[in-house]
Amino acid sequence: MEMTLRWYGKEFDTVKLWQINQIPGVKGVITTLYDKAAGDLWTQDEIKKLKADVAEADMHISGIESVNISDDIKIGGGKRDEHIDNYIKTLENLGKEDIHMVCYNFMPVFDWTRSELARRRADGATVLAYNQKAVDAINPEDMFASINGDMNGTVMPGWEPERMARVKELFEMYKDIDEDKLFANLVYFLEAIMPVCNKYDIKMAIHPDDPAWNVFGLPRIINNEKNIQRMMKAVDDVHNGVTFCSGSYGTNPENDLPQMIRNLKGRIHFAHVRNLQFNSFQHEDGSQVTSWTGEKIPVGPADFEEACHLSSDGSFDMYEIVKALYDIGFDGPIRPDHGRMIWDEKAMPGYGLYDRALGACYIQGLWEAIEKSHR
Ligand code: CS2
Ligand code: MN
Repeated sequence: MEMTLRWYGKEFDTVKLWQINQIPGVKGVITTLYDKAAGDLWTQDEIKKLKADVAEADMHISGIESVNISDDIKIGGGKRDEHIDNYIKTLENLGKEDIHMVCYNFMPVFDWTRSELARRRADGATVLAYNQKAVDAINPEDMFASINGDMNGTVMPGWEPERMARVKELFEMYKDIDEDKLFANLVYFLEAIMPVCNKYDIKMAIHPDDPAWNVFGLPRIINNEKNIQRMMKAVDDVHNGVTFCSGSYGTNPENDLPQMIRNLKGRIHFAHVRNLQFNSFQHEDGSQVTSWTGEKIPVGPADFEEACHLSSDGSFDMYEIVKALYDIGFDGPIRPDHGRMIWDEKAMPGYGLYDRALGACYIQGLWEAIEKSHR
């Protein structure tokens, strides 16, 4: 594996490359062209410039997160083929610039859903959090205004004010799109891009839906092992793979994370590793569930908050997750995912420097211990 950190670019990120460069073991960044809209073409010159910005700090680009998919591609709208054509040319330009991993998602309307951007924990740290009751009380058209907490002067991807202003229109666009239609549109897209991915060896890594169940009645198709296997079989090519995001799949305690990793051997091209603290979980039928770590999760409205990466701080066994990645021979980029806001940092919620740096070191520590125990 290669430890990396997500970086939102010179203009947008409060975290600077020189700071990332000081995190032990981190020389690669995961980034994107943040001013591009989904469906736009990325020119080779623009990619060259981004690479040069990163190289200036003595680092390199380990992959792109994300080249976003337009709504027309997701719903099969009028501009679908034009946008796919732009996507293919973008992949070609990335390939020519020696970039070989692209993360994307296929979630309708919202990239991810939380009810709080800054829930305060006992130690004063703040974290992103999700409470099903709170989400149920939100009118999705006011999601942007209803989410509790501010973005510290940043703009979170997927939550661009221009996009949020169009939420009503977006819901309208998706009204006839159910799981099957969304899936068929994903397959159409993947089939179209596989030739260029093969030519330039670009590994596509779909990010799971977060949380891993339908929210606001919108369909979700990348949320459990059965659905990922279905996607991989439909377009059976090693370049059609996944981002294994523990914090997203892990929202549903029925997803056995280490087992999923083992079953996805060879098709995980990127890993997001983070921990969640479940406060309660309930099935729609009200039954109680047991998490894959064996604990009984109390019945109640689904509620989770993003913990620090350490196993003891949350509900996941991070050792088992990292060990499964080690055991399948995972050799792609990995990154700590959302971190807590600590030490008075003001940054994009989830994307401050400090807690992600702690996460990067912790994950590398687990990896080193696992590796040495195999000698
Ligand atoms: C990310 C996602 O911050 C996050 O939750 O993991 O936004 C992810 O970048 C996208 O879904 C990938 O397209
Ligand atoms: Mn993720």
